[in-house]
Amino acid sequence: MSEEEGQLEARLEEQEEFEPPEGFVSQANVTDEGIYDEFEENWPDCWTAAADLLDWDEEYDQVLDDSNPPFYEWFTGGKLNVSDNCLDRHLEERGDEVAIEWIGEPTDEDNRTFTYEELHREVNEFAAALRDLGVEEDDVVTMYMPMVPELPVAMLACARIGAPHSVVFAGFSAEALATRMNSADSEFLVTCDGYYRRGDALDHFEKANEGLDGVDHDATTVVVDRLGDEGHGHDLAENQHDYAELVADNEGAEIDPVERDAEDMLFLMYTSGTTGKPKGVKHTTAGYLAWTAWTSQAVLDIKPDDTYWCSADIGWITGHSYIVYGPLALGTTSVMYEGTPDHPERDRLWEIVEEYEVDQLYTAPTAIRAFMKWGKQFPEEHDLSSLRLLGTVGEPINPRAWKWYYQHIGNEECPVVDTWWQTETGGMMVTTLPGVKQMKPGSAGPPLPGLDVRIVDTEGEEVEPGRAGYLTVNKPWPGMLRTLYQNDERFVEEYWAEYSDVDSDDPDDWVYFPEDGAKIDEDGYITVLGRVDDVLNVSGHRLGTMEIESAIVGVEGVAEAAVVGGDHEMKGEAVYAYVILEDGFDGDEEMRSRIVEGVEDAIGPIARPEAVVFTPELPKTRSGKIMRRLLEQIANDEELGDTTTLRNPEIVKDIQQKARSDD
Ligand code: 6R9
Repeated sequence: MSEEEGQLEARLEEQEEFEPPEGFVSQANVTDEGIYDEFEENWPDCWTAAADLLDWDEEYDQVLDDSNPPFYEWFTGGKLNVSDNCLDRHLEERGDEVAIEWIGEPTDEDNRTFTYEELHREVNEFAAALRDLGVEEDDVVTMYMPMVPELPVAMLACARIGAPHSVVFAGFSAEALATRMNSADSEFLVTCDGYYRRGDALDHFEKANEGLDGVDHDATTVVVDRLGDEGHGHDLAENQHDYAELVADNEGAEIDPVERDAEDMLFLMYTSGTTGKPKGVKHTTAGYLAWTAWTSQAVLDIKPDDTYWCSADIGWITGHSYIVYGPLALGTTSVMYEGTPDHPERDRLWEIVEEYEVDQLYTAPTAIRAFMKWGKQFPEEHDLSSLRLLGTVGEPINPRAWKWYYQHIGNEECPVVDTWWQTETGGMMVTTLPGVKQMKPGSAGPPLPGLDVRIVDTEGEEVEPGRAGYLTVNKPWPGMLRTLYQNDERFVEEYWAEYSDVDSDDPDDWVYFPEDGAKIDEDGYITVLGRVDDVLNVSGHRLGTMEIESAIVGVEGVAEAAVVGGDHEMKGEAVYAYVILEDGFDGDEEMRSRIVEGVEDAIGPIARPEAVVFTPELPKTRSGKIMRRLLEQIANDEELGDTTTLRNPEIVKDIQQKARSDD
């Protein structure tokens, strides 16, 4: 590191607040701070601002119907179609502009570009094919697909004919697919022969078929041929159809977009809760699309001429909201990449940013930590000057990773939006407006305008700034989930019962609880501490595992850390730290004491780790979240629960042995 670079690093390390970069502000979609007061004063009518981003077949009568909390309804009486809003209305002005830029994993394969015109055509043809197969309005169509362009085509085709979709992440097991299809009574499946992952042509269809064996009814299936000659040569059964043939049979078909009620279901998304059974989160047509479009414009600063890239998988809510619906509603170019960031080399993302001149990049802290571990030489090989804004989502980001992203990817010229939200919220909730607010690394920011987010104690009383509490949302918002599919009771129980007077008809008595811990500072900035079950209680003091992790990651040589609570006779719970080191550092006694010191310095002796276990990897779910439950079981030397949903199950035994030998 040169002296100059060293000074820069040292300065950034100290800096706690960052002003929005001037070059960004001068062109930002939202620059008036007055929006916060204005929305508060005009609530709920302020949300006409979001509804105005859409084309309506019939105007709505009422912005919010809150007569039956917590079953809120938005833009009632309005009629519209989501595929019309994401496609047809752009044709006249932007028909030749790129809607989806698809990039496969193999570098010698051509990318596939869909202009709005081309995407519109294929969506119409596939919508016609779905109708031929017997799909009717309100039938749930399941999609079990990797990152192929036919996935957004299928989603929009469903939206066109008013059939809700339920996308199941391709990395989930066959059993997970069957459970979700059965739970949604879904009789249609769109899937794929396979896809590339780090150079291997994976067989996906076999897994899909295995899943179908567990489905209660004989599901009509459509299969996309992704691998061509490298496919695994499966035959199609009688009720299984080749996607390309269906589309060819319907060449030139035009399907009128079905007029949907604002509150009609757009899709279901299954998400895991604390109990075993996944929850079918229901999102509706108008509120969801208005929310994703508005946040895409206000937070991601998307403009029609941008090339915007969210590197999530469409199998998760982030991909639904911010690869497909929000960006396409705004008529921009959305990049879709099939592979992983380290294939064929660790500079793949930067190569894509350079080649396609990407304007915004929206990714996850887990990826940023990997980039950091690999080193800045990979982004440095590429010209990233097209980037204007950076975003992160999915878990808390520690200040060190935030600053690395800001400096080495954004060249200190791009705002970083740390966006807190959930499958259930439909879109972003807590984050800075990048053209308006200062950024504080490690803190997501204030709630978006028009949202009433409070940090409370177990009694529901607001806590002092700086104290840990529970994040609650005290007013409804258009993008919110409407219920859990066919289970209103569990909906109330899971999200509302904790802080609401459930017998009341007064919306003021209803509070949404997302099950995250958080704290707020004097400026109203919210730092999300993680799921409530991740908050430790050490000697009666509440400690966010994230705060400790952040302290550990702040130690030189540490790439990533996970902290869980282990049972402790004296303290109730004790801190267990699992640590990944950067290449070139040793997990020796010296390192261990530096970590302990780092934690003591950052938080206090109370957070001192009981054990520090060095490991090459952490057990992660396929969506990249650390499986803390397993780490807790290891800390407590208990029987390990189910590890089959992990991305890297083999690592668990390894960590267990290390933990035992350290005792
Ligand atoms: C969009 C998404 C939701 C949970 C959420 C919280 C965590 C998401 C975060 C964040 C801190 C952020 N989370 N974004 N925590 N800072 N910026 O990830 O949805 O998969 O449903 O997960 O993720 O704990 O409750 P989902």
